[in-house]
Amino acid sequence: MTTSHVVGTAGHVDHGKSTLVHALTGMDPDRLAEEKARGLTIDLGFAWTTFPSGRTVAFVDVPGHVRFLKNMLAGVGAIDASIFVVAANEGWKPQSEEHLRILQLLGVREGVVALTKVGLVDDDGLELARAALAEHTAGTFLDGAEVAEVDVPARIGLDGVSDAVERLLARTPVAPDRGRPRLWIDRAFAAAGAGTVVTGTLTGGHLEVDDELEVVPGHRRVRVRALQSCQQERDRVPPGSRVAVNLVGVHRHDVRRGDALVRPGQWEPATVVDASLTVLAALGHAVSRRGAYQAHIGSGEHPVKLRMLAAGNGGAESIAQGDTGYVRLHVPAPLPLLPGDRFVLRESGRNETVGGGEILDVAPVLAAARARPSRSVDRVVSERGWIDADTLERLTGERRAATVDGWVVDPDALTAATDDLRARLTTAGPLGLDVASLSARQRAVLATLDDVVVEGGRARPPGGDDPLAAHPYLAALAKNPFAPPAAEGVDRQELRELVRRGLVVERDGVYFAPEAVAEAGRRIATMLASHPEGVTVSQVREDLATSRKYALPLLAQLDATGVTRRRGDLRIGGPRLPSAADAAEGGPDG
Ligand SMILES: Nc1nc2c(ncn2[C@@H]2O[C@H](COP(=O)(O)OP(=O)(O)O)[C@@H](O)[C@H]2O)c(=O)[nH]1
Ligand SMILES: [Mg+2]
Repeated sequence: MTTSHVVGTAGHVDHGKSTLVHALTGMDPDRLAEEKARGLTIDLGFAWTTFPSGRTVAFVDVPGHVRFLKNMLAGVGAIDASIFVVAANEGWKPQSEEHLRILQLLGVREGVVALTKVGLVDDDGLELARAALAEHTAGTFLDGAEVAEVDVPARIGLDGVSDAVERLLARTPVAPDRGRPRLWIDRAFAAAGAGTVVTGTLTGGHLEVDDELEVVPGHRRVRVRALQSCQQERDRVPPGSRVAVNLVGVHRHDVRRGDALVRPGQWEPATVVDASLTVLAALGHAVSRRGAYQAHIGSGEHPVKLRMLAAGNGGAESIAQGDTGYVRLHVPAPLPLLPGDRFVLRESGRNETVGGGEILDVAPVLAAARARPSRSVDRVVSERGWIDADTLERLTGERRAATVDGWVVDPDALTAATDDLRARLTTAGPLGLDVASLSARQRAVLATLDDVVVEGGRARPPGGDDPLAAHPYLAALAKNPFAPPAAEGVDRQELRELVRRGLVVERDGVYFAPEAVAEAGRRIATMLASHPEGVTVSQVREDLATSRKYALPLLAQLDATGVTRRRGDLRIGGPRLPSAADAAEGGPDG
């Protein structure tokens, strides 16, 4: 299979981004009539090509004009790499700087620079442009990146820029498949005869025709009717692709740019997240909670409330320009987010990009004054003590083996729970602990204590013998197996527990030792060996040297357990009648 990548353009308006994409793919990314009329990219454009090596690349062509920066942000949230365009004749411009900062904040790691319009400058001009480029990209992901010098109308350097993009694809890792697809929607429209179509850059996993998915926010269930990638019908599309998804179950007006298409149940809907925030060094001021902030996450733009976290900010209520601190973001609608997701923060009052960062916790439990967000999965566990493995995976994207019975437990929390349970066992008294009265967590811990005996729904402390095994009533029953004493004077709860544990057998209000019932069965088996036609109640009563008062319930018990069976006035053998040999062996003389 060919590998596929999604590459975003970036750079100041009119520096030649769309022209370059056209030259590389043969497709005009400016698709709107207004864009064609004005020669200006307004919204995202898409174009693709397959190189002779078999590598497929889809370009997301972004507008460079500052007025359409929001559209730029919607396009670069999920790209694998960037082709960064600077015109040699104009040099570094405001949106060169802003786009570079945005890509840097979004964690883009791979890129090439296209130095365009080189036919419009002389050698000195070119030298100056190269030097300025090196200066402005220093310390960023484009520091030392390959620079392809090109002039499309003059047909200079076209092969060179194409080769540079191929080398970029060769070293850019393909988007990982984590079995957790997420498509941040950048366009939604109604296609004639097909219903709702959404497009986006797929990450995290495959999509397939007939997949049951949901649109978030809103958890609207949808089904994939058809898939296209680069205008090809597909049954299955891997991550790292541009994809158009024809959806059943949602009206075109109920899905919009910024929504996400995901599998149900895989994501914890996040409305409060803790994150790092790096404030741009070039910003003229510190960032505090005051301001009208917009967080650009995925393909969406969300008004957010900002709160400074004390940890890492030295307790300060602001983060100075050039610094990184921690913030808590309140998002108006739940989003499918994971630690590691990036965002860009803009302030709409001043219409400026203030910074951005990495989401570290999608469901913080600690108060802002105490939270110390990080990517650590152990932190998520220890802050909760107990968390079930499925929830932990939704919160962190990582699967951990359960410590006990589906729970991942912090070591300290497990020690505390174990100590508590042992203390309760020690003080539980002769009946032990009623397991049904324990919480699910306590039961899970109980199962890990291999020196604890659980019998009849009760747990006994380790070490000592079962105090009920030494119950005086058991001795009394054993002494007169076929004419057992009544249970008068025996504690009712203890008696119930003796029966539940099988230490005493109750039938029709008469209590027997289990050995007495077994012995009666063996004796009857022996009798039946010489009376195959069956035995009467009085024969049994005589053999056991007892009265009808005891013989009847004994036989009822043997009938109920399948040892004997009634046939008229006789008892014959049931399916569980001991064999004559067993009967002889287990008998009183055996
Ligand atoms: N001379 C010259 N003109 C170019 C070059 N690339 C683009 N242009 C022109 O510059 C203008 C803006 O190009 P466009 O691709 O729309 O820029 P974008 O805003 O970055 O997408 C158009 O008139 C192009 O024809 C180039 O390499 N050399
Ligand atoms: Mg353009």
